Amino acid sequence: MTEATQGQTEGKTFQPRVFSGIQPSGGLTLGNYLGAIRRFVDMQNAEDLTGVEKIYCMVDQHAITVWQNPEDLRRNTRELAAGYIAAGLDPSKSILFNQSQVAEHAQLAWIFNCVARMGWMQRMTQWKDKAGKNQQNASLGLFAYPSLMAADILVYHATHVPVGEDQKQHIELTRDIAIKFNNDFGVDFFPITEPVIEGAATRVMSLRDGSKKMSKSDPSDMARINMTDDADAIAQKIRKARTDPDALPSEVEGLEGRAEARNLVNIYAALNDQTVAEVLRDVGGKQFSDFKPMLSDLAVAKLSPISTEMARLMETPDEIDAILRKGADRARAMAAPILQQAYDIVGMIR
Ligand code: AQP
Repeated sequence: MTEATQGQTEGKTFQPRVFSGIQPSGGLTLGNYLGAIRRFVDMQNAEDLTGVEKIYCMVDQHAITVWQNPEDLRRNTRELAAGYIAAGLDPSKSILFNQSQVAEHAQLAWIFNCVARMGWMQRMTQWKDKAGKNQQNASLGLFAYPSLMAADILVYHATHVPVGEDQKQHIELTRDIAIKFNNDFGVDFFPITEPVIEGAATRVMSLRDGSKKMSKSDPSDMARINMTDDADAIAQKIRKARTDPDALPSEVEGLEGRAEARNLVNIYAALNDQTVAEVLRDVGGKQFSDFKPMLSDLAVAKLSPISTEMARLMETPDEIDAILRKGADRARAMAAPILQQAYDIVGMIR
């Protein structure tokens, strides 16, 4: 993190702090893993971020902006926590908790609901995609989702947010909310947050349609690889993944206009810690009938230790809950004074 990117406003430089979250709105996908969790782990372990707090949340209040069966929500929250830990997040190094345990998120979100404008929310791609043609019937929470997300980040004065490409627009809105709050009240209080969008798979696409992102809530299970899929399921989904009839190119430019081919190569590159160009140097000229088994083997080798560890952790849900409660206590200790200062700035008596 350079000095220039430490969340600074015009007059103030903020201490770097990392925040991100994932919704327990279903099982974790390969998209969540490559686009988000791997980055969380990288940032946790980065030497130049030693001493920087890393706060990783299970955003259950975001999840309920669309209907969640209560039992599924509980299970998915624990499974997400297990996924974080199995992928390499260490509760002694990163703060792990579920959002609803720290009421300050929702409290700051109310202030932001009064700062943000309706027009800003209406422009959000996620709102348009998820509400679809039936906006009148979507929840008010779904509409206000980006305002709560801004509060998740800014209640910690977080400066850096590792996310997949799809969340870039929400981070830009977080910046707009911080700027407007600072301007409205004539303060330099909230930092201007930077998205951290890195790696070969910042946007993993559906295995069935290269124009749609891989998503937990896609009605087709064949469209995604779940972190809990076994080797047979992974192999079957990759075998059936949509592709075109041509061989793989040797140069990156050869993937132009070939969304499905690009997606599989991106996934391979990300899983193998290579660039797309390096992968194509090795596999250029191969048919998908040869490349798909290579990808399956790699995916199974990388994912099965994580899914095995997730299953082990899920056998002791009480231990997961204890980790989340402890994380929530640490998170609250950071969020509470920032919320109180925001209340003072707004003019609320306490
Ligand atoms: N396909 C993806 N490729 C790369 N990154 C992705 N992320 C999600 N899908 C992909 C990243 O994962 C983090 C958590 O996302 P989220 O659960 O908060 O919400 P989402 O982006 O809406 O994820 P899903 O899987 O599509 O959930 P549903 O189906 O419930 O909406 C974010 O950093 C996101 O960028």
